Amino acid sequence: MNPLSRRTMLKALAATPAAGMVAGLAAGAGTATLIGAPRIARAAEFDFKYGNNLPLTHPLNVRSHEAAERIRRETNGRVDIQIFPNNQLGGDTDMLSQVRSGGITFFTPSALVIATLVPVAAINAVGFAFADYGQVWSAMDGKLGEHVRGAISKVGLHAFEKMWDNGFRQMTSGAKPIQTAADMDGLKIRVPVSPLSIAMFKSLSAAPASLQFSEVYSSLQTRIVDAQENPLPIIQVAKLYEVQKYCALSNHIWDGFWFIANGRAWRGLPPDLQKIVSTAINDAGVQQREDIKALNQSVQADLQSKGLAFNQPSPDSFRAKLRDSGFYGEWKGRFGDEAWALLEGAVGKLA
Ligand code: X2X
Repeated sequence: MNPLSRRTMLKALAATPAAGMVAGLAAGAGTATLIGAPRIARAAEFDFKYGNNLPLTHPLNVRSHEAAERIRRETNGRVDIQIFPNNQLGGDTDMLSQVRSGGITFFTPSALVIATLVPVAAINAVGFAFADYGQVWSAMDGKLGEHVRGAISKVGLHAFEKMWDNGFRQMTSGAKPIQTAADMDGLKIRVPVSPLSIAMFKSLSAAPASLQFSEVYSSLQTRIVDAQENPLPIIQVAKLYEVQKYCALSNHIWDGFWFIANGRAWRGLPPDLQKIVSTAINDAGVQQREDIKALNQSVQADLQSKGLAFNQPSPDSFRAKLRDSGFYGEWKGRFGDEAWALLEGAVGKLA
């Protein structure tokens, strides 16, 4: 029996007078079928799947693996989270629909990606909004993050309090370096499946193409696109330096991952277990931020040694182009005055 149907059955049994007895039998049957299983002696009471889009070596996977171990230990095996990294369960769009339906319990979409469902979630990705991590974490751990989590809960998903770091996004290209906004003209650049990314790169006169992360390497390799944009740790773990020559340290977007859970599965977890899971996931998120911070110190040198040529464009021409094209005005309207005021409260007036 798969974990989901077993859980559903246990829940149904719990409503009947003989629940305890029959549930005991059901658990016993689980033990018998799993004898000899390598990791755990019996099926956990709550078997959860967590899917993500990043390679195993990314700090997001390292820390979520530790969180899953801690949760197993502190719940005495009652909660078991199995991790499916690297798009094993499909790309971002697939995982987003699976976490909504309950096919998977956890997913870590980037703010850009969950914004296809919860538009205000893209607010942290407004071009050139955040100057540094001080501004980022005080906004996302404060009122702006709270506002976004409220919107996420309205679509039936639970978002854990601590956002995980993706990083400041940088642009890489194959044919020529990107020095000013003029170099964006007609550039075929891959962006995540996200309306804000498309709008922003169109405002810069580029020719953006929305592709799931699972398709980035091959689309660069086969030159369907010439460029892409991602934080340096992603460029490193996904080996994008093998298919790109130049990297412009543009810092054009700060991006993070929301650790989200299917609402029904989350509410089905008793409060004591919810607390253990929340604490472990939020703690792991805070550690993951530190990992990215440490990586940011060393990753550029590593990528340089692998052949990527870096330059540091001034943000001025990019900002001016976004402003003149009406990008900020339009997105202020789309996010609404309340969210925009929270963003400006954290970063100062935008355009
Ligand atoms: O798809 C991307 O570019 C990535 C990995 O940064 C996100 O998840 C948005």
